Amino acid sequence: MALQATTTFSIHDLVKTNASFKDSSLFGVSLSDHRQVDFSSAASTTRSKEFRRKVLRTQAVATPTQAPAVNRAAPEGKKTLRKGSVIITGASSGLGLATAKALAETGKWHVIMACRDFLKAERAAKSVGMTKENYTVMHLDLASLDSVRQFVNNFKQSGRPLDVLVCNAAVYQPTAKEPSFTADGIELSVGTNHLGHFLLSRLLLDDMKQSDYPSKRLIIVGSITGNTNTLAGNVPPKANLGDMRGLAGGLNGLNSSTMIDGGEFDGAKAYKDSKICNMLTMQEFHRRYHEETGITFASLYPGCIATTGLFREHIPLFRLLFPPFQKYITKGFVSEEESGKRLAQVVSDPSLTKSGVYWSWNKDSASFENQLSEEASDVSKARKVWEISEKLVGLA
Ligand code: NDP
Ligand code: PMR
Repeated sequence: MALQATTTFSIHDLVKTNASFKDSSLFGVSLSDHRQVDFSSAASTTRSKEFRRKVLRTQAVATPTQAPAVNRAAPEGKKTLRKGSVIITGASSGLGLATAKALAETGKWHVIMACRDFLKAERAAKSVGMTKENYTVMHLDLASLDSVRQFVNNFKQSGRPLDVLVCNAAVYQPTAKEPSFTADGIELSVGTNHLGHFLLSRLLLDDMKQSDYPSKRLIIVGSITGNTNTLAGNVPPKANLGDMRGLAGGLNGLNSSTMIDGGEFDGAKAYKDSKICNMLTMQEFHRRYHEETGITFASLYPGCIATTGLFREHIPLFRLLFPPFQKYITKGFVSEEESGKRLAQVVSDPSLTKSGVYWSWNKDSASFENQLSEEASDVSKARKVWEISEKLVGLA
């Protein structure tokens, strides 16, 4: 019944409603431990070490769970009994929250929910039944490079190990007529989704290197819409980094364009471009650091989670029709719960340790290594994104 009811609207109907915002037609085709760690005094290295020892000892006793399978990164015979420690950015809703829940309820993970709205994150964790020994909320605003640095300092002072980092948070501004900017004056979508995460991962890489966990992973959430080798990736505006003159100019809208390719601002394109940067960054990390560190670098397309807050700035009609469109027409829809299980697999499944992979799932929800588009797998573009980004975030 539901299927019949929802399939009665046509693509034409979906697109007709398009007039009310920008060129973007409705569906884009131009049819025309919950405990707060005490950071009040500068924690000395000795204190951190002590804290770490205590935590590890307590957790090893409290959770005599089986350690995940040992992969090539772990010296033979070395198994840890402690919980894994995973940071998830943007864990206050959608995919991030569902992943946090899926990992927390195994009892094998402590989730650090790195969120810009502390209270929202706390409420979200409670609303999905996460118990306080399985998570900690820490403040992180990816739209501020200072906040990223502060978060990293706070995390380091907490003395927790870092086994897995999930770069998940994102903003999407499909209806914006004008660009908005991060605290550092960088166009918001690329600034948050790519540059904030780029700095975060670079600053936390050493912590991951030091982890003794059997499988260490850095995961950056990508998307089908940044991949022009798919139907979804061909819905205009298409992702395209061009020669990156805008990125090189700092995306500030003053002496440079706010778009990576130097073009006119387009919020939907800026998001898709940021996703290409995410996928290129994962591969560049892999090339630069996998051999040396044994860390698994991965990206993924979790499926179309059409109900999340990502579409909060879209027009109401889009938000109403997008889920049934994805469910019954493209059949690309996945629930938040299912997407959370998928990302949780990339975090912890012993069979998903291959590095440099962009994971996707088929209709039976089985994972497979997917093919990235030409641009999203371009080695020289990846290097260029890396080098320009280093300058923009103050690492070079
Ligand atoms: P949501 O909007 O539900 O989640 C995004 C999260 O990012 C929120 O928790 C949000 O925080 C957080 N966030 C936004 N800006 C910042 C910031 N400046 N600092 C810290 N956190 C921030 O969307 P989804 O769950 O759908 O998106 C999660 C990921 O999945 C994104 O990377 C997206 O690109 C990707 N994705 C989503 C798809 C989908 O169909 N939904 C498909 C493919 C990929 P707050 O709660 O405070 O707003
Ligand atoms: Mg798309 C196979 C078909 C497919 C899939 C899997 C997606 C996923 N989309 C598909 C097809 C189409 N979409 C078609 C044919 C259209 C034109 C009618 C269409 C339109 C469309 C719009 C306007 N789709 C969208 C939008 C958005 O605003 C979403 C977006 O691009 O956000 C950046 C979106 C998405 N479609 C998807 C997925 C996963 C999205 C969400 C976003 C993301 O990449 O994070």
